[in-house]
Amino acid sequence: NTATAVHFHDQQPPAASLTLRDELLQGLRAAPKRSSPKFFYDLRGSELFDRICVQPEYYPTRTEEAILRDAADDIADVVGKDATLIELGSGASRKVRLLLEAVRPTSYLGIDISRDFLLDSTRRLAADYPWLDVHAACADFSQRMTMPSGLACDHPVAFFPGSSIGNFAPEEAECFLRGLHSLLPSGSGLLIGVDLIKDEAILNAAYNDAAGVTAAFNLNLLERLRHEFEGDLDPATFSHQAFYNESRSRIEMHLVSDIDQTIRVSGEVFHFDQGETLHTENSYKYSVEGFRALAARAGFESRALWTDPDKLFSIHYLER
Ligand code: AVI
Repeated sequence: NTATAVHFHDQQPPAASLTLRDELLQGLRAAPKRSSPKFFYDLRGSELFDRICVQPEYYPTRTEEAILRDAADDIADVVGKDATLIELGSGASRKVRLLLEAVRPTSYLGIDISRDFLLDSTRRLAADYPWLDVHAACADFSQRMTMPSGLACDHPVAFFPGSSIGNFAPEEAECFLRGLHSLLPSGSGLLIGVDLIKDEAILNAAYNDAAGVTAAFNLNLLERLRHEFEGDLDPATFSHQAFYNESRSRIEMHLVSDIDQTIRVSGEVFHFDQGETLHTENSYKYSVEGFRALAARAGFESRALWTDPDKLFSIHYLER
């Protein structure tokens, strides 16, 4: 029975809890209005993100997967034996599959904020890799985390693919890495995917795919406001906007109000001028050296680096 093969650790407050709601309302009250990217990932948002990953313009996923596939044996050498792989924001747990046969960790812990998605994907993982001790923790990894009990953790190696680190501002990323540093014992590893600075046209295309999947992903936030946070608004009055901000080395995603309007969320009133935006995401891009310096400030030393021939994406192995 694969349904019982995953050890589940619930560390997350319920979806519409006070803290999430407060965080959301705080962002809506701010000027300019903003929302944390973690609000994208309800079940539908996680599914849409999965579809973004296979769009021809969205190079990060396939490039990172190619690097992982090509470098799996080298990665296994650097990681060493008897690792516990801890994947932060494990989503569909697809990328880790590229490493499992080569690295042969003793256990795997998937951590994700999207509970149903997490359960479904870790169950499939446990069914496909019967030799692996599979754990799932539903948690917000951007907050303080604790190691779930019952997980053997002699040689923890955090796995943070997809350049999700880029969704933090650099100072938040540093703070997040410092948090990981204090959670992990000395000698632990961090295998982390980081998107690289590149030609602006490639970046802009990646966040404005022709099929409109990124737009649907961004706009789905408004559906979530309606269904989970008593939002009274018409999603059709907003448009997707994404562009590269070169001076800050980041893609910005916004929801632009097409009209002058007043919306309600959780009983609170918010006014949007025509053209005013809700800033929904930043996706920072780094140079190899820039990211190494950031990691060093958080106490991690660079041990190995892999990139693709076009230098679109990088995977760093850092040691604490
Ligand atoms: C999850 N994260 C790294 C993605 C990114 O590229 O910043 C999220 C995303 N947003 C729009 N497309 C993909």
